[in-house]
Amino acid sequence: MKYRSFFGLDTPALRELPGASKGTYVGFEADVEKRDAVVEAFRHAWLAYERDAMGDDEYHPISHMGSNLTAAGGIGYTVVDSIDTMLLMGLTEEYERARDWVATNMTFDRDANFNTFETTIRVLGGLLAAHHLSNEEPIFLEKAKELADRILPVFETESGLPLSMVNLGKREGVPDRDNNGLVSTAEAATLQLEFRYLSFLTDEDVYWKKAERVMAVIKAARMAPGLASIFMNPKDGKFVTSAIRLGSRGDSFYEYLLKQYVQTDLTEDVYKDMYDYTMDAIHSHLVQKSMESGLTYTSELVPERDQNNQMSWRLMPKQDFLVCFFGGSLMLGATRTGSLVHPVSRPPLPEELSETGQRDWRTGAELIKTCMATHDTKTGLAPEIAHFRIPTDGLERTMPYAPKDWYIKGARPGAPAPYDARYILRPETVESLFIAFRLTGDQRYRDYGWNIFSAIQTHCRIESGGFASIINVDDVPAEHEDKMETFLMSETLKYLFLLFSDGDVVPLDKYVFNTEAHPLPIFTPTIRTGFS
Ligand code: DMJ
Repeated sequence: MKYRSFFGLDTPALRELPGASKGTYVGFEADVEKRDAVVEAFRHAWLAYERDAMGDDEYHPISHMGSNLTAAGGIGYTVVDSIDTMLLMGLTEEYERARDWVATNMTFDRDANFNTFETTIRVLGGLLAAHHLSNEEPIFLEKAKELADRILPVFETESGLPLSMVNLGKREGVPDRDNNGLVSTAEAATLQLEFRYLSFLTDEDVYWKKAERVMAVIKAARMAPGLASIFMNPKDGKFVTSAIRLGSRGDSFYEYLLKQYVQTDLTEDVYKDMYDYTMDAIHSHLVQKSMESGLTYTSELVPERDQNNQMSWRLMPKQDFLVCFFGGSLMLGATRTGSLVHPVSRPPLPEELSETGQRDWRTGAELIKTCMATHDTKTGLAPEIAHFRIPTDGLERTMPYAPKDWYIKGARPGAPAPYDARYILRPETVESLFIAFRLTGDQRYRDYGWNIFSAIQTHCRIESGGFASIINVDDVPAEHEDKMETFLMSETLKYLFLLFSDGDVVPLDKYVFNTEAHPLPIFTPTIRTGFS
């Protein structure tokens, strides 16, 4: 295959990327050495968990302990989240032990409240991907169906929006009392890929209908001009005045708008329309440039009331690490909703993309550049939250040592690290690098991925086994927090593995990844789909 340079990769902003240059297209053959190093890291994580905490929901690699999400016992959170990565990596023995654990030990008969969204993306998504990648081992679909049936009551609300929590043992939806019974937009709108695929597999349309109804409610509630607040009310199905952002509680709503369109092979135009409308709004209201180097980032909009109770929206130049999924997502969207031909070239040619497709491609590539810039710390890892400088921030007086483009709020030399300074093994940057690489074949994305992987190995790896979060990305040697998030094995190491694998391993024209990186096949629906 011949690779061409493309305007999106040759913009001045992109040419400034460290290590990037024209003519770096390497194609899609595996980088075997690097791929195998990722497999070794996965085994280092899994074997420690298996040794110390097999079956427990979460793992604490420093104390060598496991723990469960509730006192009623575990639901296979870590095991199920990891299985499809083992299958992709060819770790047969590890896979067989995990599968046997699911078959003999896993139960959802737990009289306790679990988060609907987290349980769906990690456990239901994990079971569905394991079913597909294991050549349809029946146990995984059996368990997936049982779990989905236990979750279904969450949709029995006045509006059809789901409740945030579910008592799996009692099969009851439970309102989130910490947030006045509200559900976050990401929680409500990130169940669809899983429930729709389950419908496809079982031929039972109840799962599809419940998931689709949520999208219809969100569409009807749509806030002008296409933006979505982070909370909704399951009683009336309306948005509640709250922050608007691409980060926590908002993120995967945007991701699944695109992915629902992709999942059914670009057949449901309603999602393309919602996606296009929303991307326009994001470009008009949230996309910003940093002060010094013109880095592209997304701001938040925060509602405020003045003394006369008048409401206004304040632009807050804060970007969560979570937002780093959005670069790759925009580039993928440009080639799916913004393409004039199918399939587009790799990388796409300008004339193959619509004007908005070109815009989204460019913004996506620039956002990846920004996310890489936030890795410019002592550890080479990015913080949980980055703030961007704006002319009115007054930091030249209060924090004269603050860098000119972005900074970690509250970080002061000699002071304890603020919450924002942590790195908790999140995947979003490598997720975008994987997508960008698959869409372009540009070596630079592999180079960035390797830098991040090396930083994780250096600063997060625990010698006795496992990996841990670090509490300050700007502190070396790094101080660890005793927690290995499940998404290290389900997402971060999977995306890195795929980044260095052959391009035909989980190809993007045949699969859609759920938000926890569980690959689900793209399919043509057999039932009536879509709504207007
Ligand atoms: C994961 O559980 C999912 O990717 C989710 O959509 C967002 N947060 C974590 C990873 O950071």
